[in-house]
Amino acid sequence: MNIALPAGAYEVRQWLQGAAHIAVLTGAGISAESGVPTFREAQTGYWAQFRPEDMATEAGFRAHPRRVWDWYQHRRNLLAGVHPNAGHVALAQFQQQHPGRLTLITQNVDGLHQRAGSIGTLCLHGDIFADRWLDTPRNCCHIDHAVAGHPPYCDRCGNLVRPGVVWFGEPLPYATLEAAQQAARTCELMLVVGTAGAVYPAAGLAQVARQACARVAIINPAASDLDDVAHALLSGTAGSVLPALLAGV
Ligand code: BV8
Repeated sequence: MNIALPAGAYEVRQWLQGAAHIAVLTGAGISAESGVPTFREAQTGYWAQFRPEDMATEAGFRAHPRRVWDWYQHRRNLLAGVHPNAGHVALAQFQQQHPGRLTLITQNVDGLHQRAGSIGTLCLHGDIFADRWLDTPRNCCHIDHAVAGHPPYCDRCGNLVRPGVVWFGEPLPYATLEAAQQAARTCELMLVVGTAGAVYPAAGLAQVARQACARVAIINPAASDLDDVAHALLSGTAGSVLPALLAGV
C-alpha cells in the first residue's frame, strides 16, 4: 500500500484486520471536508458565532423561535449544496464489502453518512431534515398542515414546528443510544473520527469501548478530549486517513 498514512496507522490497520466487529463514532469533523462548519473550532465553528445554549436548546428555541428556526434553515440550505467526502464514502464502502462488521454511530445530524451509502447508521442526535411539533402530544393537526412561517405553526392551536434534532438537555433516542452502547461494549476496535469529545453521552462511548477491552483509535488533525482514552492517535483528516486505512482490509 503506497498511500501516506500517519504514524501509528499500520498498527491500527492490523487491529482492523483482526477485528470481527468494529464500531465507528463520528462527529462534525468528518463533514468538515464536505464544507460543513464544525461546532467548536474557534475560528469557523458555529458556536464561535452563537452560544450553544441559545441555539441548541428548547429554552433557546422557545425564547427566540425565529432566530433558532432560521439558523437551522441556514444549515439545511448549506447541506443541500454539499456532498459526502472520501471519509464518508470509505466507511460506506467498508460496510458494503464487510456486511455486519462495522457499526456506524454518529453525532452528526447532516445525513451525509446515509447519502454516502452507509447502512444502519445510529444517529445519536437526530436528523436536521426531520421536523416535529414542539409541544406533543397535541394532536391538533398533522405536521404537513402546518402554516408556513419562521417557524411553521398550527393556526388552530399555535403549536410550533421544531427541528427533529436532540438539543442540549434533551434525552437521546433510547433505542439508538442502547444500540450504540451495545456496539461499544462488543466491538474489538472503535474508531473515533472528527469529534472534540466534549458532548455526552456520545463521547462516553469511547470509554465504554475501552472498558470493554476494545482498542480505541482516534482520527483527528487536532487534540481532543478523548485522547487519553485512546490506544492510538492518528493525526490527520478523515478524508485522507479513512480511505488509506480501510483500503484492502
Ligand atoms: C443529555 C444536535 C440527559 C443539534 C447536539 C456528562 C458530562 C458533562 C455534560 C453532560 C453529561 N451528560 C449530559 C451532559 C450535558 C450535555 C453535554 O454533553 N454538554 C457538554 C457540552 C458539556 N449533553 C446533553 O445535553 C445531551 N443530553 O445528556 O440528556 C437527559 C436524560 C434524560 C432526560 C433528560 C435529559 C444531548 C447532547 C446533544 C446536543 N446536540 N447536536 C444540532 O446539531 O444542532 S451536539 C453537537 O455537538 C453536534 O451534534 C456535534 O456533532 C456534537 C459534538 O461536537 P463534535 O461533533 O465533536 O464537533 P466539534 O466542532 O466540537 O469538533 C469537531 C472536531 O473535528 C474537532 O476535534 C476537530 O479537530 C475535528 N476535525 C476538524 N476537521 C476535521 C476533523 N476531524 C477529522 N477530519 C477533519 N477534516
